[in-house]
Amino acid sequence: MKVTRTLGQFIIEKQADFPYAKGELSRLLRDIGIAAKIVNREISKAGLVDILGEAGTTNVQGECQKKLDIYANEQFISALQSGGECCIVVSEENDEYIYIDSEISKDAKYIVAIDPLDGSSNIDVNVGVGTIFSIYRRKSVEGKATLEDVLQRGTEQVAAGYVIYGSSTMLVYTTGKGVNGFTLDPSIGEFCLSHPEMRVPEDGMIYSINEGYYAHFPDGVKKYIKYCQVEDDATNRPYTSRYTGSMVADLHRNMIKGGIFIYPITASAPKGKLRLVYECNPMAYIIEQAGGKASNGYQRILELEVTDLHQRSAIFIGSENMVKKAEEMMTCFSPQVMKKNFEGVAVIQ
Ligand code: AHM
Ligand code: MG
Repeated sequence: MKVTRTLGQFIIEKQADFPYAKGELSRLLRDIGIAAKIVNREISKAGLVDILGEAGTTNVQGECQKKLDIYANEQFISALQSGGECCIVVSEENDEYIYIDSEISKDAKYIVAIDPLDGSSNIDVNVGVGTIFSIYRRKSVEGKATLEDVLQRGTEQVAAGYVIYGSSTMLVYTTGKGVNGFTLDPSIGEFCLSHPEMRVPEDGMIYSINEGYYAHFPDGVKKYIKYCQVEDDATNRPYTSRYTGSMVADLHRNMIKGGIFIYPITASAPKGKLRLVYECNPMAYIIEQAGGKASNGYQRILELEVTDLHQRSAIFIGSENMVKKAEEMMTCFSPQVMKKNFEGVAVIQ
């Protein structure tokens, strides 16, 4: 039988890559892995709500059922609180950041930004959902960590990852030395190394975008979609289109098969829909570490200035050559982004 390494073993092994590491980041990653397993257990029961009770009602055991996104948020925050390595959590579910004020966390150096359950509307229809996380080291050296510590550019991330709760559950993460993927083996309850040193193909043949909003896209995006649909033997076009409504699922597929995921600005979301701190930046870090590219159409995502916890951004992410092509279209056909189409909206930030 082939022997593989568990996530726990792998994290400890990799600590040697950072000679001065004291194991704090390793413990933080381990805590996130444990919370992911707990969340996975609940998600796998989601189809049983008719039997166990709807969210917000009391189930047959007399327990109150929670919406899964709230449940996931509580599990990750609680794991980070009890782990002692994290001083601030930023979550999609909380307007303000959460300062962890406890004895065991008094020397904690890390800040974690998290989208506990991305694509949660897909839960009702049994389509894959995900968790996205990003880890920063606090900048200040003493006293309470503050908002200044949180508002760091994506280039400052020390680790990032996602969990995909799909046909099998996987945890994929990077600490800046490549990307590795672990599949949960339910029989032993451990994430096992299944996708070592993941690389996103340089070219791809899949584009992922919500084409229902076509009329509201910038001209550059419209041109890129048309480019994907035109026949051309030399570049294997037309490409195929896949969009699940779960960014983690769409990006994970493109990561393995090659492709581009786009959520541009639209008329109703003039700054984009997805959040920079806990959706775009961690995914951009992972994709770049796997050899891909992530842009807002003009600029590298990881270099964007962060001014707000819940700031939004447009995103073009995936295979390097596909993202480059999309950027080219944006520069040619949406220079200074369609100020004429979306009056008064300053899009390049
Ligand atoms: P959420 O964080 O509220 O779940 O929203 C994020 C999700 C992404 O996973 C997905 O790609 C996108 O929203 C889908 O949005 P739309 O339905 O507008 O295409
Ligand atoms: Mg989300």
